[in-house]
Order: sequence, then C-alpha cells, then structure tokens
Amino acid sequence: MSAPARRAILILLVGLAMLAATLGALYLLRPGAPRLVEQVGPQIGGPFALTDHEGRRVTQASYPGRHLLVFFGFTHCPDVCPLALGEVSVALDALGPAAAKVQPLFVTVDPERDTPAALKDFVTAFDDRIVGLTGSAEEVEAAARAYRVYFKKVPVQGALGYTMDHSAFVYLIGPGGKLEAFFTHETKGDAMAQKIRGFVGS
Ligand SMILES: [Cu+2]
Repeated sequence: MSAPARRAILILLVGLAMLAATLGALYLLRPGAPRLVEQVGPQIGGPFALTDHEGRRVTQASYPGRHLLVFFGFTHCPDVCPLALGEVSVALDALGPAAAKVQPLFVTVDPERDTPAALKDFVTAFDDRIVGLTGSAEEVEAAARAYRVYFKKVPVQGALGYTMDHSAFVYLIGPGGKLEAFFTHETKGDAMAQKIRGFVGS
C-alpha cells in the first residue's frame, strides 16, 4: 500500500474513533439518561443514629413504611437550605394525603450551633411535617458519609464566625432503604411532588 493510502486509512480510522466517542458521549448525556449519582444509587443512604428536634433518639428505622425525603444543611444557611425546605414544603402540599407516606428529614451539618430547639424553630417555620435531626459531630459525619454528602466549615468575618459549605441534594429513600430519586435545591416543589408520587402512589 502506498504511503498516501495508508495515511488516508489512518485518518479515516481516527475520524471513526472520534465519531464513536462523540456518539457515546451524546448517549450518556441524552435527556433522561440516568445520572452518575443514580447509577451509584444503591450506595447512597444508609443507617444513621441521630437526635430529632424533640430530643428523641432516632435511626433510619424510626419511620417504618415511609419514604424518607432527606436533606442535609444548617439553620444559619443564607439561601440554599431555606430554598430547598421551601420547595419541600410546596411538594408536601402538592402531594396532599399522600404526603403522609413521606417523612421529610433535615439533617444538620452544623451540630455545634444546631441544637434540637434551634432545628425545631427553623424547620417548622417551613412545614410542621419536616423533622430536624442533629447529633454529635461523629454521628453527623457518619450520616453524611452514608449519603455521600460533602460539608466543610468555612470561617467568615463578623458575628457568625463561620459558615458551612455543603452539597445540596434532596434524596428520596424508599421504605427498604433504597435511593429512589434525588433532587437539587432548585427543583421546584411541584416537580418534586410529581416524581415522589411515582414512588408512593396517590
Ligand atoms: Cu444550606
């Protein structure tokens, strides 16, 4: 084979490889494709041992038969947590009676400031059905690890002293402990409710 012919074949092969890679990427990123976090779903969620906003010790087994709607955050959060809890509250209203099959949980990543009383004030301002959970630093860390939640203390100027960086997904966990769905803090409550209804029924 002549050198130009070999070069032409090489260029063709490289072109085909690039086309295959592009098609593959388009397939993985297509609308409605399961996202990475869904593919690793079974590993998200797990046992926890915490204290609820009434001071009772609770675990993942404290809400038998219910789907857990779990969000990690902190009461001094300026925007993301209030936004997320606001949408959770809208979702609960949209679910109507089916909301009884859902237990929304707000787990603090700032147990230093978020006492049960502080949590109660915060979550019930959004919805009486949301339960705030706190614990020792170790207990909170273990729960966050089970849900693959990232959080970090960040010093700030002023009276607050510090804020918390944290990932902000809302997880729907089935009664069997399996991840069913997840939402971002920007998911609208109505869309959240629609998705939840697919798992809990009406
Ligand atoms: Cu927050």
